[in-house]
Amino acid sequence: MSNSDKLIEEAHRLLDRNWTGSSTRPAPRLYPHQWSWDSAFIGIGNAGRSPDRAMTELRSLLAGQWGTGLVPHIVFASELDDYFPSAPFWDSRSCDGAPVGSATSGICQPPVHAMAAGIIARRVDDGKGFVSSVFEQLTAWHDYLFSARVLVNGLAEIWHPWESGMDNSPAWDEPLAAVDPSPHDLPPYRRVDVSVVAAADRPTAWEYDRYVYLADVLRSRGYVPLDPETLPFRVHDVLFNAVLARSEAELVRLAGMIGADPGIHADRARALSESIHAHLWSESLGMHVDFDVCARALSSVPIAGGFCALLAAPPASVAARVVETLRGVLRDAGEGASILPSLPVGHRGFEPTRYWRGPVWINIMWLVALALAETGHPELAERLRRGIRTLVDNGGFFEYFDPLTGAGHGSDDFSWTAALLIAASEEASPAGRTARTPDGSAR
Ligand code: 9WN
Repeated sequence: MSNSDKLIEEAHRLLDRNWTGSSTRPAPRLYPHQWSWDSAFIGIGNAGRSPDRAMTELRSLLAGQWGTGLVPHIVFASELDDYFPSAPFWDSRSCDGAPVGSATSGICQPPVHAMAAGIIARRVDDGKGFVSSVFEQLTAWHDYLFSARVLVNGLAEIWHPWESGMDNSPAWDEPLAAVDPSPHDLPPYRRVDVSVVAAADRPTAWEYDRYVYLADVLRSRGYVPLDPETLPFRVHDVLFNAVLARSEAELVRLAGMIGADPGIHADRARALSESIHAHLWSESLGMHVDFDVCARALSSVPIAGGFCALLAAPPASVAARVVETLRGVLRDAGEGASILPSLPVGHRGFEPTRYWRGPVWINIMWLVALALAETGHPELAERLRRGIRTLVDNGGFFEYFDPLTGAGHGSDDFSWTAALLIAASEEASPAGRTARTPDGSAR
């Protein structure tokens, strides 16, 4: 068995260990519940070898969907445990529209689910049956985002840094500096994360105070604010919107599989993509950046998530410029492999091991590789996929990696690292995949 085959076997064993019977824990000690975008990535990794599990993973997440259409960022496996913020903190059960069967958070994460559903549907035996079982819920999820979150410039807003999935990204420093969690407004809390992994690798106390305060503001309004214009944190994030545009394009394909009307999805994908390129482009940085809706200011921080704009049907000239900028921040990892730090090495805010402020994250590399493959840059996509394999091979199945040394940081046994290692390996060798017809049936 080759080294690469051994690594893939190890990745499958890790996913087996983290499987609960209906979903996969992102990491057994640090994240013991079900997280939204983690489940989508894990489903993608399981699609080939464990298709039933991949389908169950998405369906169990969607079982936590709210009546509003919101897919919550956490579906709790148990209501009382050591995780913070726990189910009682979010208190979903006291909110209108919350699911009856499960306790959840009241905020969301990037909508990668339709993309995952497409990948899974093209690999399972009854792709059509699977799509029929989730299409309505995926549509309701996007309906929620377009109706509740698209308020300005045709772009969806996030109302909490956790909604970006990139919690302490330096892109939030300025928007968060304007948030004032007065001590008397802050509910008392005790962090658990810093007793599980190194505090130096995690967000600071200053950031956590603001996370807790913002979650509390949203909770006090039942997570359905009637006056969202008054919220203290409102951001147009590139990754969030680009993934939504790409997911809408996926719903067009999925609608075709089951004979549903693709019209609205095609319209939304087109309009959202145009808004991303019109409003989030930074000419000086040569890439897309986030927009602080409260301050009406375009960010000056070139975070790696910005490269995901390539997922949103970029005009050719924009794509060419983005790829040029991307080449400038990729780090050579030897043997035809490159890695993408979450913030460019050498940027004044760069911290090699602190969470989303410099370390390499496998899900961002995988999304950017996908975007490169879809915009006509297969060699560069393959460099990134090799980068994923090199990082995991040398550093282990960690949550994130120091781009200077390759060392793994954060939690070990991290599920999406394993899942996307599998996906990246399969994408690199299409011969190993079962061929499928466009409607999802086996050839
Ligand atoms: C808060 C589970 C999640 C990921 C996020 C990552 C981290 C949680 C935390 O872990 O966030 O949701 O406690 O820091 O930033 O992307 O989904 O893996």
